Amino acid sequence: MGKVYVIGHKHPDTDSIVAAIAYAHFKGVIDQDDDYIPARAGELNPETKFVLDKYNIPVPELLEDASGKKIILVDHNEMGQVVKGTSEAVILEIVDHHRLGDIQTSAPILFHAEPVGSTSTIIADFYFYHKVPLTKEMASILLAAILSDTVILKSPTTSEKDRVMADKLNEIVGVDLKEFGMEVKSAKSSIKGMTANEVIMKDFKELKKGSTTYGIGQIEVVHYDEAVARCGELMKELNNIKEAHGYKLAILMVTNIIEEATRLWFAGDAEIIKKALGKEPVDGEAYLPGVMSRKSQVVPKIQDVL
Ligand SMILES: [Mn+2]
Repeated sequence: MGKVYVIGHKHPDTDSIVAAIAYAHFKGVIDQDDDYIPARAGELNPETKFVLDKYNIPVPELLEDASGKKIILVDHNEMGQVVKGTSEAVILEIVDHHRLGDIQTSAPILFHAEPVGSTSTIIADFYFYHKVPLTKEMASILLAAILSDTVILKSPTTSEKDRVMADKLNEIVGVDLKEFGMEVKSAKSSIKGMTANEVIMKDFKELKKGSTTYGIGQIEVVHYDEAVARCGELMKELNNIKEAHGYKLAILMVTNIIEEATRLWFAGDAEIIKKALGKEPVDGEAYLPGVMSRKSQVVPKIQDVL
């Protein structure tokens, strides 16, 4: 009886962790000769913690070094994302929903990739197809992972199969999908206990045009209340960041994933914001309905104006 670790990518998200747990269990049922152990390649984020806690599912063990071990990769297939030691490990299988990466193996392997919104979608399908029983807890975490990775079935990566699997899982779970999705997403989006600087820097990109630099942070929320309550403090910190780094602009995008809109707060030249985004800012804020993506909907427009 050999040990096989099922592991997701570094900086694990909910899909990566749940896929490891659910696939390890599935493999254990299908193949009783080996011992399939769910593992993780890093610390859990607050969303994943919330999901596992809620259903009393044990946190997968931390695998710090995979060298010499038998492993199955879920939710990734690029060397940049693997746990340390993977190049000295024996990769038995890969189950993923990302582009084809750069992993090489010395022996043939089972590689299952589909262009769907989450790895958990693929694994849920395995359970149904092979008629492996799903407990309510397992169905719940799979559903949570699908809703998390697809931003409640709204991200552009969402496929028909994600919807079908979410509905099938929900026959077992029995929740309002949108409400459950918001509950899951809000666990991660909470800014409680974070300093203004931590909120802005949580997901911050520094950008450049010629010699001009600027920075944009983004947080995803399911309602604006928490951020709005701290608006003054966040604006002040944007100004500090702008001064400290010599930025032309320091921006925080507060993106509401339910409303599909962004309240963009900034320190710097309001004219640039106005020209770029076609909105007259009021008190350091531009309200942008339909804007969710920093990369495709905000950065190119600012680059053009600078
Ligand atoms: Mn994923």
